[in-house]
Amino acid sequence: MLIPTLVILGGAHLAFAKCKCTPTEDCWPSVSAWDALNATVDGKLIRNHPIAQPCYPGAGYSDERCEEISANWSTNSWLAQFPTGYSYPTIETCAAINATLGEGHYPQCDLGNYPVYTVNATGAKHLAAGINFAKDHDVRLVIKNTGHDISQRSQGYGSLSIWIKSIKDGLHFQQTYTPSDGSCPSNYTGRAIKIGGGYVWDDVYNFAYKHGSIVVGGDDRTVGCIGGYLQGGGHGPASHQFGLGADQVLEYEVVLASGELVTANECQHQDLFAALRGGGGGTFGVVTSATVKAYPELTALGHELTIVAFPNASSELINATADIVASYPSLVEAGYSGTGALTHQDGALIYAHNFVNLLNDNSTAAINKAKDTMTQQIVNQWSPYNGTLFVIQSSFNTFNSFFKWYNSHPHISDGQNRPMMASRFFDKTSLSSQQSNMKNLLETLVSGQGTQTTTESATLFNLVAGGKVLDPQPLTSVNPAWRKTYVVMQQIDFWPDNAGYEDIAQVKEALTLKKLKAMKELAPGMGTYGNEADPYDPDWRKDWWGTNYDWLVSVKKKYDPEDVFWCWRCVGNDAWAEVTGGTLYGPLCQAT
Ligand SMILES: Cc1cc2nc3c(=O)[nH]c(=O)nc-3n(C[C@H](O)[C@H](O)[C@H](O)COP(=O)(O)OP(=O)(O)OC[C@H]3O[C@@H](n4cnc5c(N)ncnc54)[C@H](O)[C@@H]3O)c2cc1C
Ligand SMILES: *[C@@H]1O[C@H](CO)[C@@H](O)[C@H](O)[C@H]1NC(C)=O
Ligand SMILES: *[C@@H]1O[C@H](CO)[C@@H](O)[C@H](O)[C@H]1NC(C)=O
Ligand SMILES: *[C@@H]1O[C@H](CO)[C@@H](O)[C@H](O)[C@H]1NC(C)=O
Ligand SMILES: *[C@@H]1O[C@H](CO)[C@@H](O)[C@H](O)[C@H]1NC(C)=O
Ligand SMILES: *[C@@H]1O[C@H](CO)[C@@H](O)[C@H](O)[C@H]1NC(C)=O
Ligand SMILES: *[C@@H]1O[C@H](CO)[C@@H](O)[C@H](O)[C@H]1NC(C)=O
Ligand SMILES: *[C@@H]1O[C@H](CO)[C@@H](O)[C@H](O)[C@H]1NC(C)=O
Ligand SMILES: *[C@@H]1O[C@H](CO)[C@@H](O)[C@H](O)[C@H]1NC(C)=O
Ligand SMILES: CC(=O)N[C@H]1CO[C@H](CO)[C@@H](O)[C@@H]1O
Repeated sequence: MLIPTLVILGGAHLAFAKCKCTPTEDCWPSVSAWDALNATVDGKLIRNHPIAQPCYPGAGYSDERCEEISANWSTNSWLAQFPTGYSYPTIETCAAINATLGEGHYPQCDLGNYPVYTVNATGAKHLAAGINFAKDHDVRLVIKNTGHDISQRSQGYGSLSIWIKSIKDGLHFQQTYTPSDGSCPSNYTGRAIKIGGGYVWDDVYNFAYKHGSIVVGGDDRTVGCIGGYLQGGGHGPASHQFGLGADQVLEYEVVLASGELVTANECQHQDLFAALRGGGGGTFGVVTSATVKAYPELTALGHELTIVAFPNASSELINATADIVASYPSLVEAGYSGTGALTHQDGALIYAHNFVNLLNDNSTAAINKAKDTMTQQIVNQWSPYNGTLFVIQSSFNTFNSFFKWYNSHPHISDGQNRPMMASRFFDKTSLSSQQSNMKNLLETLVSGQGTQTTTESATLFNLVAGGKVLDPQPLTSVNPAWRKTYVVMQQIDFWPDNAGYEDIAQVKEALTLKKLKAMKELAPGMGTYGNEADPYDPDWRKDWWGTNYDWLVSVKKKYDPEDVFWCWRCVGNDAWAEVTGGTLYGPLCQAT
């Protein structure tokens, strides 16, 4: 079957010289070559299979296994334990559906663009062995941690994956940071935590709390720390207070394309250090540890608000949300952060937020002042309509730590895992002016939501910037537009489990051509966060890295001149392209 091409936007016409070897070709390494690699990596080489293979007729079919796989299919932490577990695949060639029902949508089950072999590394030595094997045998290489990436950057057709998840050299707390390399002076003398391998934020949040500390991590606890998150920017409910995830990194240990293990900090490989603080994962080297800043715990004032529209008052709620969005700059300046969302649930439109205000001053006066801002800016505006247009619930709660606030409510880790997203940075001006334009934008974003019962969508307002994020940090390479950002607006659209390729293409196209376009028009010249962005944005280089892009390419060329590391939508990937020939995936070939 020939599968129709998905959205093609601004696709350059390239000619190709040589390609990486694929499993169907003679140049693909022999079984004995793979065995030799396996011996070098202490038996940690895995030959991959699609996770949901038991759902499909043929060898390995098992009704019982299929049911278990389907039940766990949208649990990100469950997926992360598989070498081919990916949270948000852009292309799926073996979905956990009941294939015996034979709808014909997913006629085959194969690995698709997932790696063929995986080195389940437990140390830097295994990573170097994988890198050298890929170089020697002309096999495509990918780096994987949790597989949470939204732009398939930890995947690759016909690839060998080096998987860092099982590197577990421990978490180490320092009350006063001292650089690993004694000769490197540091301006920073606060607390630090060394994250020695493939840990997730849940591990580090718990560890930090045991030491009375806060770290900047994801809103989601299943995201990996040292991979795409820290290297690509990293935001969460504490970034407003302390800066972006990338801003927190004091040093990295990195395996280079040469296989050499180095330290990157202010003194050694300074350019690599800066590139790994914002330039993104998968392209500069393989990080095996990161040492990040930690801060003493603070009092946390939480505010939860839900506004449920009456069935005939959706349009009023969109109006109210536009008004609330206009108040975000005041809330951010008063110290609030967290995530707000406009969603459809069971036909009703709902605005909800769960914000936190981390208080250096925990006096009653300071707490009341923070409450007053929220009450006056938002709650009092809409209370008069409680019971006529909306049902409104508002509550404040004070916690004696960030950790207790964080654990007081659910986070987004699980749920539907076939989303597409588009996002945009909003500065103060684009939030507070032109309110009718904001209302139009919200109407565009929610359109198409809730039309199919299996499809849920969400418009998220991530108040993860402002505050300390506005201070440019030396030796970072995140999009400079972060330093003007107050809110990262994010539109998430899902496609139904049983969607065919045509249906999926439609959801993607509407997101890029209609919704993302509308966001860009309202926040011109801003850009967005590449880790939570629309991979089909034709302007991804400029939108995700702004003026830092060209410099990042120069660092890529210096540290990986042979393009050993390559990923789609990664810095410096122009010399190669995936040649799909009208299908969904294909070999990686050198552009001439
Ligand atoms: C459910 C969910 C919630 C999220 N919530 C947040 C959030 O709150 N805040 C936020 O900022 N982002 C969030 N994200 C986005 C997240 O930051 C990115 O998906 C990020 O790329 C994940 O990194 P990873 O290493 O866990 O994933 P992977 O998919 O394993 O890797 C991501 C990228 O990093 C590379 N990589 C991985 N490990 C290494 C390494 N050791 N060295 C070099 N390169 C490496 C990969 O090659 C790939 O390019 C969320 C994503 C999901 C799926
Ligand atoms: C690698 O070796 C281990 C231990 O001998 C074995 O269990 C595993 O199946 C091998 N992997 C491959 C891909 O052959
Ligand atoms: C798949 O559908 C068949 C036919 O209706 C049914 O017998 C089987 O139990 C289903 N399997 C799962 C995993 O739901
Ligand atoms: C990877 O290695 C770790 C550590 O040895 C082990 O616990 C885990 O089960 C392995 N994963 C797979 C999928 O083989
Ligand atoms: C450390 O301090 C020096 C002198 O104040 C400054 O020039 C440098 O940029 C600082 N480095 C970092 C990483 O903040
Ligand atoms: C919505 O319906 C309720 C009763 O069902 C009515 O009281 C209210 O006026 C209606 N509101 C609008 C805006 O039409
Ligand atoms: C929304 O607000 C605008 C002014 O801000 C007003 O003109 C319009 O009538 C409102 N719409 C609804 C449905 O309340
Ligand atoms: C809205 O009305 C409900 C029901 O009377 C009440 O429980 C709730 O506290 C009210 N919300 C606000 C913000 O006043
Ligand atoms: C307020 O801060 C002081 C000093 O940091 C601390 O001792 C006290 O426990 C805090 N109170 C609360 C309610 O958190
Ligand atoms: C980790 C996880 O979510 N496991 C679940 C997988 O599915 C089975 C069957 O529904 C559950 O019992 C597990 O808890």
